Amino acid sequence: MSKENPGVALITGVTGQDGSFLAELLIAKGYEVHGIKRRASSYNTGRVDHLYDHEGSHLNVSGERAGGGDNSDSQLNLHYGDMTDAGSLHRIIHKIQPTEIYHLAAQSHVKVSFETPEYTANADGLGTLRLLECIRVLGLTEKTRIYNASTSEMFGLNENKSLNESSYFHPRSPYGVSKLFAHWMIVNYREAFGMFASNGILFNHESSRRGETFVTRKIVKRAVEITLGRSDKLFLGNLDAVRDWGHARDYVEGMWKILNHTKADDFVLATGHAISVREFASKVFNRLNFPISWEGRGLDEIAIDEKGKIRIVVDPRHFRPSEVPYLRGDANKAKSELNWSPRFSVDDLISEMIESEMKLQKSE
Ligand code: NAP
Ligand code: G4F
Repeated sequence: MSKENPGVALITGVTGQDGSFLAELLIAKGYEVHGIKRRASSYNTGRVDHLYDHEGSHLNVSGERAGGGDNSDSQLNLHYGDMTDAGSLHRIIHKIQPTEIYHLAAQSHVKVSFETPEYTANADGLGTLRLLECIRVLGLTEKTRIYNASTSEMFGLNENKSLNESSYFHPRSPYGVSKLFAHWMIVNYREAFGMFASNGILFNHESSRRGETFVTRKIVKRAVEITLGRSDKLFLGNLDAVRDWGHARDYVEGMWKILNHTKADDFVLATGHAISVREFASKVFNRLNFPISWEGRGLDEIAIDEKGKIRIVVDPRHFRPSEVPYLRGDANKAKSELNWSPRFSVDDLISEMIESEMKLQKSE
């Protein structure tokens, strides 16, 4: 494919945090970009609304208006589909004949996976297998490359302090187990059928588009509300959990590099720096010029502001039945083979998230 016409890309999970950044990146690179969105009773395209032309939307494969497409100014073509529905995936892939598939769709919340383990396994584990089978059965093995959104959650309980592609896996949630199944299916189809199938083992990455129930966005949102006098306190679960937090923009660049590498392979993407949930919260409040200090231990631990008012408390409802205590990645392979390095530090990330949240809340 030439630079002017790099190919046809299909993004599953395009309405999610990463899907929206990746769609922007691929459009800027000149790809014809398609995305799968699932039917929902409420609006779920907020993160990509700026990328498609609602008025000029075309009739999609299922005969409903889905957004974007031929004869419109849209940069993004949306198709209804679901990872639990093989027929929908088959029809979309058959119709658009993608050269690159970025498989990002998933029930991505670890805690929720304990409440919906069977659905999570179906969407995240079997869903990935359904995609691989579509490529194989449609005879696209030579033509279509696939990137799979693997995760550092697969490492789970791991004593290795800096995790790379050779570290062992010990997932600690139905989500982690389902993703591990998907990960090995990608490896298996690569080995068995010679597919260009690659895994990106990504450590936590965030942004102002992060879902509000993930801890970074939850902290930023509530901290901004507290400083604006609109909220009283923040309820958190395990404050000791340590994560390697980067910015989603850096990580979608890495996804593209992984799929455009000379050979299919698996890569860790991470910053190499990790801090606890407690430290992340302190940084956010400090950045807002609203310092907090910590007192007590365990379930009684609290954070108070300069006037002695309680601003953070521990709520055991946010604990997980089995936790992943520590995740820090070693992305040296991606650095040397893909020339990938993250540009955002955790402080840059926090500044951007706060700025965006402040704007949002002041406009409300
Ligand atoms: P996200 O914001 O939760 O987005 C998930 C996307 O998947 C959404 O578009 C969602 O649709 C879609 N989806 C969920 N279930 C589906 C189904 N059954 N059929 C079709 N689409 C479905 O997640 P993200 O943070 O962008 O992460 C992208 C991928 O990377 C996920 O696979 C995640 O597990 C993985 N990952 C993320 C991180 C991270 O730190 N962000 C790290 C490692 C791996 P709706 O918009 O309708 O909900
Ligand atoms: O923000 P989290 O919910 O992200 P988690 O569980 O690390 O999963 C995210 O990153 C994975 C990559 O490692 C992705 F695969 C996955 O899809 C998702 O994007 O929680 C981070 C940590 C956990 O240890 C959790 O127990 O924060 C701890 N935590 C403490 N209080 C909390 C809370 N998490 C949430 N969501 N809410 C809390 O109140």
